[in-house]
Amino acid sequence: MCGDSRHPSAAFLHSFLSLSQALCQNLGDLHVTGPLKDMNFSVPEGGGVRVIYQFTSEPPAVSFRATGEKDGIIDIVPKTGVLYLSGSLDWETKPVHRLQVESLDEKGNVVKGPYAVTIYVEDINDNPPQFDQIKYTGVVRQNSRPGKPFMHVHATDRDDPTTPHAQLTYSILHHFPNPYAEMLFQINNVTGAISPSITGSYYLDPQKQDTFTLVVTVKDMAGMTMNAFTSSADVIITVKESLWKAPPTIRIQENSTQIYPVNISQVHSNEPGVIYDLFEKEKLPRLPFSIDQNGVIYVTDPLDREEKDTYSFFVVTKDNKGELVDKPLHIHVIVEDINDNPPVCQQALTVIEVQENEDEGSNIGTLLATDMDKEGTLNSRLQFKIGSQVPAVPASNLFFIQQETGILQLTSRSLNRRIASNYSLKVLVTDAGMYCLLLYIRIILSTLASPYHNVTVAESLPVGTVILEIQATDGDEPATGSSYIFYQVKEGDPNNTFIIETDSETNRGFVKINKALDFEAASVYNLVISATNPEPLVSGVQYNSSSFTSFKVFVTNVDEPPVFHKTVYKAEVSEDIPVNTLVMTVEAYDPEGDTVRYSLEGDVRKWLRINSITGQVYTASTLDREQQGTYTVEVVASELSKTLILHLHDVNDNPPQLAMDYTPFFCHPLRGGEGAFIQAADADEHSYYSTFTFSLADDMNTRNNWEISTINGKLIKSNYQ
Ligand SMILES: *[C@@H]1O[C@H](CO)[C@@H](O)[C@H](O)[C@H]1NC(C)=O
Ligand SMILES: *[C@@H]1O[C@H](CO)[C@@H](O)[C@H](O)[C@H]1NC(C)=O
Ligand SMILES: *[C@@H]1O[C@H](CO)[C@@H](O)[C@H](O)[C@H]1NC(C)=O
Ligand SMILES: *[C@@H]1O[C@H](CO)[C@@H](O)[C@H](O)[C@H]1NC(C)=O
Ligand SMILES: *[C@@H]1O[C@H](CO)[C@@H](O)[C@H](O)[C@H]1NC(C)=O
Ligand SMILES: *[C@@H]1O[C@H](CO)[C@@H](O)[C@H](O)[C@H]1NC(C)=O
Ligand SMILES: *[C@@H]1O[C@H](CO)[C@@H](O)[C@H](O)[C@H]1NC(C)=O
Ligand SMILES: *[C@@H]1O[C@H](CO)[C@@H](O)[C@H](O)[C@H]1NC(C)=O
Ligand SMILES: [Ca+2]
Repeated sequence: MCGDSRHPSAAFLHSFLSLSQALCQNLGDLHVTGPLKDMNFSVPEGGGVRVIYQFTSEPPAVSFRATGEKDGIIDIVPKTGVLYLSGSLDWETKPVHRLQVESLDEKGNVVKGPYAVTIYVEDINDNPPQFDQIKYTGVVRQNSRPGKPFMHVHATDRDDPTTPHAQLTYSILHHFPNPYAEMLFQINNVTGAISPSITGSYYLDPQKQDTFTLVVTVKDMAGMTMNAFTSSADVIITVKESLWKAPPTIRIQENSTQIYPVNISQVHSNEPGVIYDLFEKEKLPRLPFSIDQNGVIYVTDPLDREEKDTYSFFVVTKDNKGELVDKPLHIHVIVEDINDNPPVCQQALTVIEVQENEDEGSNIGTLLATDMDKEGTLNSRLQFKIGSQVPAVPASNLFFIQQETGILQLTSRSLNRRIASNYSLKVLVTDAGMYCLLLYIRIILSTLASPYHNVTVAESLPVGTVILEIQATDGDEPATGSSYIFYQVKEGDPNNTFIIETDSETNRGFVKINKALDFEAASVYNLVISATNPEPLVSGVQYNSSSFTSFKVFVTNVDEPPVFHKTVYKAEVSEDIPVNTLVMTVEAYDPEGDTVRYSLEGDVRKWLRINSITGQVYTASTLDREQQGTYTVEVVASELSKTLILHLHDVNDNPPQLAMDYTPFFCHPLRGGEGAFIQAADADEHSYYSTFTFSLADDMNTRNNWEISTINGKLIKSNYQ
């Protein structure tokens, strides 16, 4: 026994004994009896009647007295000093009871004390957790971040929060509907915070399912034991469309006169209290946009489309720790064009050369102007108009410009250099509202294209000879300097036989022989000559700066003597070679291609002869070295250009013939004396047929009836009488 008792009732004793037993067994060295002093006791709640302790009395003390928070349950037996409970303590009602205990003598005077006796009530898990509400409702936005709570549930447990009895853990028991393998929502088991799961962040879509019912539970004992208490509640969740959406492409008119900054859009985070910010990836020196803490996006300065026509950047939201909240939103801005750029005209003088004889309607050039405004819009549509023409003779509308293309045309054929050698035009170029002036388009009239006479030159003319002078503008008019002319042989002279030099003062061109002419190589040249203005063309301006002329150069042949292939022909022979030995062959050719004949001159010893046709030289007699060791003669080659007339002397080598086409006839009866002419001829010379002799065939009948005689000594008359 741990202690003794003197006057306990049966029930009390029973309790006391079991308490004592328990204390002895479980708490080992706890003294259940002892002198009066300050003491702390720990008593589990709800255990019923029991003895806590027994104070021992020391004389002169004979009894004890307890005061304080006895609450009708805690008291002390005065005579025995037994501290006991007459009922159950409840931790939830009063976890600590503070008492004062004194010892008294016979007369009731305090001997010792008061001492502080404190009874700590120990909690037991006698309360289930309870949700604050039977039913919770919450709203979640589509695409909310996973794990970002949008609502909380909360439960309480009346047990001692320092013990597992009130340690609560939350979980989701049911999830209606639950269309995916993983739940769309999750709950923090400690805080009761409900958030979308990763799956939910991805799949939640009010179009598909906008309401979910969760059954959440809460357990005490940290959910660790089977006999933990469990309670549950319904959570109704509504899914709403995401607020966090990128606006459609924003269009901002450039160079606007509004007061900046200008609100151009607004974005809304799904989460409250976020910090909005912009960032861009284009590495611009400065982003002309800003955002405020309500998500309103501003353009901060006027934009210039011609400088940059689109912007792309992101809006982000951060929490107060700088962590990203929503996925970055991509913002697109298009800068819209306004007509804020005037057309740009070339300021430099544009020179167009036109030939006098150009047809009406001829395209003589295209004028160009540019506009920085957006291509393909009215803001950059340019229109051309002739402002003035100086001089306005012979008419004020000699030129026409195509309004949309800037193509300049002649309206008539009335250009005449005698009236005006040049015109200056002012052309007005307009866009939808602004304009520029293309100043002084000088149109120079040129006559180069009028054909020159053909030139005939002898092939023997020396290099450098001027064969023709040409003039592109007019020799009578002084050069202006602004239109120096550069002539070139464009066609018909592959070997650069001709060259053209220009007098820079007069712009006159001199066509000269650059390489020796040769009738045999080329007897006619069809030269095409261009006259160009070599001034650099104004960039972007195109015009036809050349004009052309053409003429023929006829080269005449000059009879040139034959030419030997060698200047000296040499041969060595022995003096004893026989006569008619071939010594050498000389050869000459004639530039005109005529046949060459050879002869020898200075052959004083008559040793050699030459075949005049072949040029073969033979020995003509016996040579004698003792008379002359080296023998020099000249070979002459001449062209056979004269007609050879070989007169042949006739011989009588043709028989005479009667002219058979002539048949004489006579009328019967013959009166006598009738006659007829008979003629004869032959191919020989006249002197021969003058002596034709006629005779009758040698038979009797003929000789008796016919007679033949000669008339005038020349013609032969055959007569029958
Ligand atoms: C009783 O407990 C209180 C609080 O823990 C403490 O201050 C006091 O010293 C204790 N008394 C005794 C006698 O142990
Ligand atoms: C509560 O959640 C934490 C982290 O999610 C987990 O480690 C722990 O085991 C959970 N407790 C219970 C009782 O489910
Ligand atoms: C804006 O427009 C004005 C005329 O309205 C013009 O003078 C100015 O050059 C323009 N600015 C830009 C940047 O285009
Ligand atoms: C900013 O402009 C948007 C539309 O562009 C509008 O919806 C919003 O209400 C405006 N915000 C403010 C603060 O003016
Ligand atoms: C242009 O014509 C004017 C007269 O109309 C004349 O004085 C001037 O010299 C001419 N200029 C050229 C380059 O031909
Ligand atoms: C030049 O010669 C050609 C033919 O040889 C002839 O057709 C042309 O009319 C001549 N030109 C002139 C200007 O005489
Ligand atoms: C140009 O030279 C080539 C080679 O020397 C010659 O064959 C040709 O006939 C020449 N042409 C003219 C047009 O002189
Ligand atoms: C000028 O026009 C002629 C004929 O129209 C053409 O052959 C020539 O190439 C043009 N010259 C230039 C420089 O455009
Ligand atoms: Ca409890």
